[in-house]
Amino acid sequence: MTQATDGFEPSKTIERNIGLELVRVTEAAALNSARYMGYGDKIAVDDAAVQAMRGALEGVDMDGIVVIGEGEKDEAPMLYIGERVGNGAMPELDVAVDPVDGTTLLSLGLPGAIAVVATSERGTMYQAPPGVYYMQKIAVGPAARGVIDINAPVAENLRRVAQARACAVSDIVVTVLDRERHADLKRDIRAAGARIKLIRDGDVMAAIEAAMEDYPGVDVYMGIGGAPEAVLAASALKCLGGEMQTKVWPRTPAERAQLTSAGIDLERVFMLDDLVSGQNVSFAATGITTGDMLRGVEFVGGGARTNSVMMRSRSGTVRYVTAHHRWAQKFIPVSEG
Ligand code: VTB
Repeated sequence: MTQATDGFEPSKTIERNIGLELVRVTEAAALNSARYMGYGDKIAVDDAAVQAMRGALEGVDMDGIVVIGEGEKDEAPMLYIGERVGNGAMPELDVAVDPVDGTTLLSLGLPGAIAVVATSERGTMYQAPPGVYYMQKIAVGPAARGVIDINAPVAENLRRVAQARACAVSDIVVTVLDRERHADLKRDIRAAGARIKLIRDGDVMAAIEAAMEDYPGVDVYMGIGGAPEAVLAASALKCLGGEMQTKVWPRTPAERAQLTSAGIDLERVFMLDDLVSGQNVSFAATGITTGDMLRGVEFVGGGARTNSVMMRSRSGTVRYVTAHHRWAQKFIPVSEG
């Protein structure tokens, strides 16, 4: 018996959701790297995550090219920019990875480290030109879409976000990376009357938390963070219906001169679609150390539990996946390069 539901066509074949496979990829990275939590070794956590993520990606039905990865080929043995990943089957995709966002957090056993992967149609993810490491960012959820302007003063943005959310500026919480470069930003946020959540690392999740309506803890993410993390966060925000704007941010006057002479427009505002223009974007993240939104890997007798979030832009579906892994029946495919 078929049941008629508004807008639902029972005869249509259900579309593949690659995000379900991407969750297995981020789970593998999380499970393998969580073993090294608290050893103070950033290289070890990253290597463990990269090897497992690379191994798990091999089984995904796609012809993927790493667009956001571990670096250039000569400096990264695996998941380097330009590497082909997946088993070569259709579709052709751009792949953005951050095997551990928050290697310092994980190496110290601090909250908030995650494993992240996003995919989008081939050629639709922004690839920062050489020398571009940082971006100034502002991110909000669907309720405040269309009201932010990265070039407007901080107080003006907060006033508009508050208005869009029908609340007072003093109700707003802004997440900011705890860095000296944010001294003025923190001052401006406080002067406007909003409140601040400082984080040590991990601004992909910071942008997601700001954009998630079922995560009411924070409303805005602002500040300067990594350029690769901007593309990963943008992938998630496309699925969530949020908004993000970024600009290339040179660290020093020398870097500014260098970027300008390389023809990079430092005034260009990157909207969400400039960072990820695809129409079928998928995103998955697994908690490694317990953060505000995702619990980390918990090793239990004979196995482990993981918590992940996955989303897809076409349907807007957001899934939380709690997985129970049993070592007796499972292995983590690890790529040796
Ligand atoms: C952020 C954050 C990362 O780097 O993008 C940040 O998401 C960039 O700033 O987790 P810093 O270079 O000052 O750290 C991390 O904190 C680490 O990669």
